[in-house]
Amino acid sequence: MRLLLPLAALLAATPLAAEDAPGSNPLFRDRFTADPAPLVVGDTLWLYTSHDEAADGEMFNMKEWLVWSTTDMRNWKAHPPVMEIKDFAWASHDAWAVQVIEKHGRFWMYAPVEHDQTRPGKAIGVAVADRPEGPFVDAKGSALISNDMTPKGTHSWEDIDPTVFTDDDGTTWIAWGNRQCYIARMGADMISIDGPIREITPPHFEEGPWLHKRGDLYYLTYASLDRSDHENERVSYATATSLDGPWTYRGELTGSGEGSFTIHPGIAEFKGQWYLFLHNAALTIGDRQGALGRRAVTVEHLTYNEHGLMRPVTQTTAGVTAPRP
Ligand code: FUB
Repeated sequence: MRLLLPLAALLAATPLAAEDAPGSNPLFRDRFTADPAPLVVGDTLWLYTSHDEAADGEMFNMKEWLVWSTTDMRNWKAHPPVMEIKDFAWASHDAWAVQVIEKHGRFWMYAPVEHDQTRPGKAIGVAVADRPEGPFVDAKGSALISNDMTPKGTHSWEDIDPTVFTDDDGTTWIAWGNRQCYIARMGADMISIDGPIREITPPHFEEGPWLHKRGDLYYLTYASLDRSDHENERVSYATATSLDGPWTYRGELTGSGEGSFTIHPGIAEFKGQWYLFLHNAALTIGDRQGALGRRAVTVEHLTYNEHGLMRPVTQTTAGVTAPRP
């Protein structure tokens, strides 16, 4: 006997392929996204990303920053772009990898951009909003960090990829860099540097530092590249018992993102579980295939061993829809 079911019932009975399950990788499939930066506010995880719009043969074309939110790590809501490059009047292009933190009841976004010709090279701006979804406005009217502030650097794009972290004593720190990694204490106003800029470059550091703390241990996680061994960035990390160092290199956390030269870690604890956000270049939208400037954000479970070291992470399609290892 042939059973005739209404279409809705049939669809409900059809199990989703792993790659289509809500929360599987890549997280967002209608746009190319990169450089994930999570921020937990109450029961919501906000994820700030870059927006890749590169044409064929173009390296990067990034004009704005996006934000997404979730309360369950499965279903994500898209929000309007939080800010555009033109909102920093002194910047010319390259809306690269941001991080947002909450302090004094406001939300502070640290953003790498290309400075205009008055201070050539990459620079880091700071914007502020009253809500995590923005809109963000330039909080300083000039760069917080510019290329002339790091004169020992080897190239003009070293001042990128800020990571901001508030320690238990309330002091906020900013680290950033490309090939050189720097750290400095933030002023209480969140729009100034208060103290010396120190170089803390760990082994094979390329870019994308991310600072976090768990228990008494500080973690500096970053995109690494050992040019004598591989061609695409991986993720490595170091730990310290003080932000003054010394930092102990702990090796690779994960390999390269599929099809991608770059990779970029973002780490958060949310509802008692830890997550590692990354990007790869495995997404295709229409006739646009993943590429250096067309990436896609992903997320994986993150776990620690009994010594507080992060266990190696395998990048998967199922992502956090798979059981926690
Ligand atoms: O997305 C532009 C740049 O590529 C970022 O600033 C780096 O971290 C790398 O992902």
